[in-house]
This record gives sequence, structure tokens and C-alpha cells, in this order.
Amino acid sequence: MHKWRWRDSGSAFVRRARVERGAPKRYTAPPSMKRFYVTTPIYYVTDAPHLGTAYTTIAADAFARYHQLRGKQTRFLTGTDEHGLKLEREATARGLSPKAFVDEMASRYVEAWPQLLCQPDDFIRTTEPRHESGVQELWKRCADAGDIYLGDFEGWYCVACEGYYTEKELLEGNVCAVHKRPVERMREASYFFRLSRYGDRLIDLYTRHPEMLQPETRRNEVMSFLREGLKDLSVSRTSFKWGIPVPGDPAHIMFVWFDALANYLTALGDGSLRADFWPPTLQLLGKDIIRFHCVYWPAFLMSAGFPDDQLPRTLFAHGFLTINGEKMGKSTRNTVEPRRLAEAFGPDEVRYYLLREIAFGQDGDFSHLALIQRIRAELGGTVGNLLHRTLGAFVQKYFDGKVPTRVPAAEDDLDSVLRSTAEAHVREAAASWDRFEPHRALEAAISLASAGNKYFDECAPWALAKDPTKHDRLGVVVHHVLELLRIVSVLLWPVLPSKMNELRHQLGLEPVTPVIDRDLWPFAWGGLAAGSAIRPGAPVFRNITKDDETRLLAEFAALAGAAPAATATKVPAKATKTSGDSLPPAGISYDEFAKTDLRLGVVRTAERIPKKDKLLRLTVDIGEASGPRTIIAGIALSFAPEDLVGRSVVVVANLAPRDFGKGLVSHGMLLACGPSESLALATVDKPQSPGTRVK
Ligand code: ME8
Ligand code: MG
Repeated sequence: MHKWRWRDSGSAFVRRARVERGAPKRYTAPPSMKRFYVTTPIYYVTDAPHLGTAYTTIAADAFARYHQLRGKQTRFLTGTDEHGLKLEREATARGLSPKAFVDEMASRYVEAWPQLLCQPDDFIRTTEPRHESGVQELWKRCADAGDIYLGDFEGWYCVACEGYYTEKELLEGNVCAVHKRPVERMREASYFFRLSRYGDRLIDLYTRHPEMLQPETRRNEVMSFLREGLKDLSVSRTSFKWGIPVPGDPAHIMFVWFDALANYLTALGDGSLRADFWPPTLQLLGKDIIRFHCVYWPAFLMSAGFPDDQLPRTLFAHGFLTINGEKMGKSTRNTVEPRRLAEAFGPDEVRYYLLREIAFGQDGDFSHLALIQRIRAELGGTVGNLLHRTLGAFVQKYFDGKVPTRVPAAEDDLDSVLRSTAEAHVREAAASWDRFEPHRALEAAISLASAGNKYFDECAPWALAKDPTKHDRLGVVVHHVLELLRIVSVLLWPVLPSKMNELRHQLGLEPVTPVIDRDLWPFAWGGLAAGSAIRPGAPVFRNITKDDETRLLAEFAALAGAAPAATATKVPAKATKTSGDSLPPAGISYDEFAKTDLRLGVVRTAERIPKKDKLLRLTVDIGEASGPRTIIAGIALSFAPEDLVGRSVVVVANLAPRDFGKGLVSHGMLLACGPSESLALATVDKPQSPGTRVK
């Protein structure tokens, strides 16, 4: 028996020893709710950091920051995967030793993440001694459990390549694609891991703990893979050297995934860090590497003696990013080099866009135009706008640059409605983070800022300012807006840490500073002290003008190797709409036009539809005796439901009903224009009764 070195109290191994001695098997509660350990995959250094790897890393950073705000002690791990045949070959091709090559490439990752405001607590490289010894211990542990045996790995071998190929990789007639000569059937001695032993336990685990593998679609995939039955896994090779030797048999090099997956464990060492943070609370990955993380990884841990409650709490697989509608590839990579994006648009803004635009868990498209539009409409136009219109024109001018007092006698119903709207959005944002829906958390924050703008408009502060007897009322209104901005600054901080601190500076507040064991989530209204001095400054979010837009799009298109003029046609269909839809042929008769029954409607109710990010379910009154109609409208990216109720809209009333599936049927359509993130609804400029014909 090999002696296991990790020995701190409370560890899985100590508990396992107890179990082996016959003590009753006992499951502990989930890891201390006060700790949060989040990981990203460790990236292959064959590739430089790109938008895909940035996406996972940014998400991990944002989750860590959210949990810091909630008072947890967090640990965020990322790193690089530096072994394997692929790397050995890549280095050789460049005339470098593998070590020199990986050192150079790893430094690019170390440098890239802070440029995106990501602050990992640790960065592990699989070539570090702390990792190599940790992996060997894990291997020994699996071997001790009887799960590693020596066998033969059989496959097609190209001698010129010194490599095995699967049939799929070969040309017709079993010919090597590189050397164009026949491969040989070869057998190589290989160690195998008894993966077949763990299928039932994994099925049982994921059935009892569906939260361990998310989202649900990915869990279903893994479950069906598991139900097909697992084969033992070849976990060593003798045909290359760049990797970690198998303990006791150094002619064998470990399978690179056995080596790589262990990083999440080896990075904690065998002392207090591991006692504090194991098991991981959240392991993020792309859907490309689900099998490795959701089947092999927990099986290795089970084999090494980890009981169920010492396995990763949640493995979450997000979707793939495409770029301007095209699959991300080497040719498009330059355009989305994270550093360039951060330089051009700001790191906070890039983080915001990625986490807001793409429903976490689903695939999504990256487009420079959509990025610009989100910055413009939501950050500048909604959050920045609320700040700057309040500070300069009102706080400076009428309150001597100080946060006004809330005089109770000057309050009215609008204020209490705003406060309860804020409470609801703050709760919704927290619940969204907890459900792994950062896109919804951000939506809640922006929708709260919109509510602030609407409140400000409704209170008509410019009119209050003109009337000296309304000074107290103006103070209440301004106070409410500033407090709302304080709340928004906390809600957005996990994703926009530096911009929100800038905004707070202007509000006269300290930067967000998380404190362990203190929940700083802004559940309570009223954190802003009256009388404190504001510090107005330059716009927090730069105004991207149409000219800037043209220039930036051309710049990035040129980087992609396309002629700048081609920009407009290169952006995806979704985005081209903004630059003007092509017009239908001219010359229809009035009668043809009159076939379209347009009616003035009033929105009576509006609600979100679960799992449909873009759709809202409305009931719209068009004066029919049967009552308001149900209309499903694709306007959820631009409007919060509460902003729509009571609005006058133009309805196409004689469209055939459209079935969206799952019982969603739309009986009409609203007229609107603009990009889907900043739509404007068509309306009329004087009140008319619902049902009035628009002609
Ligand atoms: O797989 N969209 O490393 P890797 C979204 N070394 N995410 C993407 C993406 C895209 N287009 N492209 C990459 C490896 N990613 C192994 C991991 S872990 C023990 C070993 C992200 O460099 C996503 O997280 O190929 C994906 O899973 C990961 O990068 C793959 O990185
Ligand atoms: Mg990959």
C-alpha cells in the first residue's frame, strides 16, 4: 500500500479510514456555506487566450465577486494545461523545447486575465512540482483502490507519426492523413482505469443530486451516456515523454486528462487550503468537455475515496460562443483577442456584454455591433444617464453638491412604489446569481435603473426646481435617485467592478469592499447618508457616437481580414436590422394597405415567459367585447414588463394567430423599430380610445 500524504483533519481520507474501520457512514452537510470555491478549465497553452476562454474566466470571476458581496470567503482558480502529445509536437514544430514553449505561452494567460479585471486567487500550471506530486498521489490512491491495471491499448498506429489514430482520423484504406502511407494495427501496453465500476454510482448520484450537473440539458446528455454503460479508460501512454510519469513505472506517461483534471485538487495543496475549500462549489466548463468533467473526474475522485459529499457541488457547462454568426476559429481569433477588445471598449463593458447578451448555459453570438449597442443603450443610456442627469443639473445646482435630506412630509406614493420596485429587483438579482443566471441578474439591475429614469421623469424634477415651495419634494426625488444608483452600483459590481467604483466615487461613496461574514447585497433601502458630498466627474460610460461606431466596426473587420466596407454585410442578420431594413417594393394600392387592420391598443398586463429570454406575454386592450387579447411580443430585451403596463401601442389586429409552442399563441403583433436590445414602440401622440383604427 502506498502511504497517502494528505492528512489534515476532516479530509475525505480521514473519513474514509473511519468508514473502513466500520464506523457508520455519515454524510456531512454541504461545505460551509461561508466558502465558495470556483474553478475554470485549465486552458491548453497551444492556443493563446481568446474570447471563449475569456468568457469562462470572466464568468468565474463574476461569480466569485457576487459571493464575496454575500460575505463568503471565496477562492477562484484558473490555470494552464501544459502536457500531452499535442504540446510536445507543437513545441517541436516551433523548434523549441516543450518547457520553453509552455513557459512562454503560460505567461500570456497569466497576463491576460487581469486585463479583463479577473482576479484569480491562484493560477496552476500542470508543469509545476506541486501539481505533479499531487497527481501522482491521486494515481496511487486509485491504484490502491484496485482501479488501475495494466493492459493493452489497441489502435491504428502511424510509425512516422509515432501516434495512434482512430478510424475516423484516417483517410480511406486506413492511410495516415499526414504521411499518406498505410498505418499499422498496433498494441501498446497501457494502464487502464476501471471506469466501468463507477457508472451506477454516478447515475445514482446525479439522480439524487441533480444540482450537481447543470444545466438540465447537459445532465440529460451525461445520463444517457452513463446508461449506455462505461468502458474502462486507457490512462497511460508509452509513446511520448511530455507528461507526468506513472508512479513506479516511469516508462508510462499519464493520460493528459488524468493529469489535468486533478488540478482542481492539487492546487489546494494538502494543508489548510484544502481543508477550507474542498470540495469545489462551482466548476465552470464549456460544453465541449462535459464527459471529462462529469464522468471521468468524479469517477477518479470516487476511486480515490471521496465520499459523495466531498465531490464537486455543481459542475456547470455553458454554451459556445460564435463570432458575428460564424464559428470561432483561428481566422477570426484576432478580432476578438480579449486584450484588444478591452482596450477598444473597456474591460468592464466587455464583461458586461458577454454575461448580459448570452443566456448562461446556451450558445450565443458575439458581435461588435451588439456590444456597442448594449454599452450605448444600457450602460450609457440607462445607468450613466441617470447618474449624470441627476448630479449636475440638480444636486450641484439646488443642493450645494450634497445628498439632499429625505423630508418625510414631502414624500408621496411614487417614492414608496420605487422603493418596493428596488427591493423586488434586488431580490431577483440575487436569486438569478444563485440559479446561475448572470444574464438575468444583470437584466434586473438594468431594469431597476430604467425604473429610476422613469420615476425621475414622472416626478418632473425640472418643474419642481422652478417652484421654491417644492424644494423639499425635489430633495426627496433626488435622494431616491441617488439611493437607487447606490443600489445599482452594488448589483453591477460583480461584473463591472471598476466602472461601478467610478460611479460610486461620483456619488461620494467608497469603493465596494467585501467583508467576510457580512452580506453587502443591497437588500435594504437607505444606505446613502444625507449631507455627504458628491463628486461629479466625466461620464462613467463613454458615449460611442455613430462615427465611433463606424470606425470601430471597420477596425475590427479589418483585423478579421475583411475589407472595412464589408462590415455591414458581415454582421449577423440580427444586427444588420439596425442599419436600416431593406425596403419592400414600392407601389401597393391603398386597398392593399387597408387589408392590414391596425388598431390602437393599451397594454393591460405584461409578464416574462420562463426560459424565453426575448419574449413577453402581454394582454392588450383593443376595445373588443371579448376583453384584452394575448400577444406574445419579442421585446423583452428592451422593456421590463412593468414599464409596459398602461402604454398605448399600435397592434396589427388581423394577423393569423401565431403559435410559439407550449401553449403560447399570439393574437396580433405590436409595431416597433430598432435593434432588439433597444426597440422603440410605435404609438400615437394624443390619447385615443383603445380599438381606434390606425390608418
Ligand atoms: O479543453 N465558447 O482546454 P481548452 C465558449 N485543457 N467557451 C469556450 C470556447 C467558445 N468558443 N472556446 C473555449 C481544454 N472555451 C482542456 C481543459 S480542464 C481539466 C482541461 C472555453 O484550451 C470553455 O470553457 O480547449 C472550454 O471548455 C474551454 O475554454 C476549453 O479550453
Ligand atoms: Mg479545446
